[in-house]
Formats: sequence, structure tokens, C-alpha cells
Amino acid sequence: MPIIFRVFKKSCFNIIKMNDVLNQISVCVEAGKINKSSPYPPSMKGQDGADELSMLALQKGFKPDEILEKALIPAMANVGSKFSRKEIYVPQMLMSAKAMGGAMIHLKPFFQSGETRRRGTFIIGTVTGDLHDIGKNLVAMMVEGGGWEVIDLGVDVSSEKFINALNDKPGAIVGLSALLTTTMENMKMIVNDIKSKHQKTRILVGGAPVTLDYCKKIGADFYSPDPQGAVNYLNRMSLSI
Ligand code: B1M
Repeated sequence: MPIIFRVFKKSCFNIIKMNDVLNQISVCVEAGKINKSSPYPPSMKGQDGADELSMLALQKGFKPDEILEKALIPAMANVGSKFSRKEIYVPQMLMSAKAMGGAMIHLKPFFQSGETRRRGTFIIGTVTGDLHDIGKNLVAMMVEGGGWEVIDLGVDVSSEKFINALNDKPGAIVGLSALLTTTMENMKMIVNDIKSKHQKTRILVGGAPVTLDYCKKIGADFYSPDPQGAVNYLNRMSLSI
């Protein structure tokens, strides 16, 4: 075979091999396969997970943002869409988010060093008086998987804490979560407080009792019933900035 064809064939083979690693990472994240020792899903027992494969991808020379953009983000977007369509449920989404976390451990140092650009900053917390954090954590993980820097202020977060975080990260988008009809009322106060100090801040609200009508009533900018809606909103905002 002429040398030119041999070189071409070899490089095509390498590209396919290289992309295989990214595809495998996507498969692991969608399936919720965290690492080799993780027993879930049973069909992938003993196989490498998102943890080992993302390390391998870095060793093979993939850039962290390439792994994020080509493997993790599309996989998490699929997971989010399946959850919105009720094809999967909270436990599966949590496993996927954990698998993504397994990959993110290796990528985070690069993002934190500023070597890789993020889409923007998202500050999230469960509002004053409310201790529910499972839904908020899911939103935070999905948004992080969507390529955003996430500052998670935790639960029972006051206006003051949100405002302090915004003072450090002006221009960040804020997410408020509430699970109780009583604490949902605190969203109104927090939206007012934030807008009085940082008028242009965009605020996204969510949580089981929250509705689009309520979002409009309290002057928040967007309501999402689920994590994928939050990711889609943020991505639209990052394009318009
Ligand atoms: Co509580 N609890 N709880 N609880 N709890 C509910 C919410 C309740 C509906 C149960 C019930 O009575 N049927 C009820 C609220 C009634 C109401 O006000 N309408 C209730 C109550 C009353 C209470 C206490 C007052 C009970 C008591 O002490 N008497 C108490 C309050 C404590 C407090 O917060 N101050 C309390 C305590 C607790 C636990 C600590 C025991 C525990 C929380 C543990 C934790 O979060 N770490 C707990 C739990 C687990 C629940 C239920 C069973 C499950 C909540 C959950 O995690 N769901 C819940 C009943 C239920 O929902 N079946 C209940 C799964 C989660 C993935 O869904 O959080 O809705 P969710 O998040 C969704 C969406 O809402 C959305 O995305 C997620 C994925 O789709 N989303 C966002 C959430 N935040 C978002 C933000 C966004 C966008 C989307 O943008 C920023």
C-alpha cells in the first residue's frame, strides 16, 4: 500500500480510537457508571467508569474542555431530556450526576486554574428556612455538567449570603430552590433584596411548589420545573451576554 494511504489509514484509525474514549465517557455518564468498583449498572460491572476513562482521555491528550463539551455535556443533556420526558427517574439521574462528578474530579483542577473557560457563574441555594437539598443538588450538578462554574451556597440561605456571593461574582446568575409552601414565600423577599443591590441580576426559581405564575408574581426572571430547563435557560443567557 502506498505510504500516503498507510499514513491516512493510521490517522483515521487513531481519530476513531481517540473519539472512542469520549464516547465511552458519554456512555458511562448516561448509564451512571462512576468507576470500575461501582456495581451500578449491573450490566457494566467490572468495566472502567467515567472516573478512569476521563483520566485516560487526559493522558491521551484531550483538553479538559473537549472532554466536557464533547462527552460530559451531551451525556448530561440526554439524561436531563430523558428525566423531563419521565423516561428515567431521580435515582438514575443521581447516578449519572455522580458519574459526571467522577469525571469532574480530574477536570476541575484545570478549570479552577483558569486554563479552561466556563460559560459563566451560577450561584445556587435553597432559601431561608428550607433544608431540602436533593433537587437543588441535582440542578447544581446538571448546571456544572453544562459547563458552568457553580457556587453552591447550600440550604437555609439568606438574602445576605446570596448578595455576598454576588459581590464576589458580579454578573453571575442566581438560582433559588424551595420545597415548602411556607419557605416559597421567602423567595419573594430574597428576589427583592437581590434586585435592590444587584438590579440586573437574573434570577431563576424552582422547586416542587413553585409555578410560572409565582415566578412572575415575585419578579424572578425564569422558572424551571426541572434541572434541564435550568441548564437550557442558562445556556440561552450565556449566548445573549
Ligand atoms: Co420534607 N416535605 N419536610 N423533608 N420532603 C416535602 C417537600 C413534603 C411535600 C412532604 C409531604 O408532606 N408530602 C412537605 C412539604 C409540604 C408543603 O409545604 N407543600 C414536607 C415537609 C412538610 C417537611 C417538614 C416541614 C416536615 C416536618 O418536620 N414536619 C420538614 C421541613 C424541614 C425544613 O426544610 N425546614 C421536612 C424535612 C424533610 C427532610 C429533612 C426529612 C428531607 C429532606 C432531606 C434533604 O433534602 N436533604 C425531606 C424530604 C426528603 C421530603 C420529600 C419526601 C422529598 C423531597 C425531595 O428530595 N424530592 C418531599 C415529599 C416529596 O416530594 N415526595 C418532602 C426529590 C427531588 C429531586 O425533587 O426537590 O422537587 P425536588 O426537586 C426537583 C424539582 O422541584 C426541581 O428539580 C428537581 C428535579 O426535578 N427543582 C428545581 C428543585 N429546585 C430547583 C431549582 C431550580 C430549578 C428546578 O432552579 C433554581
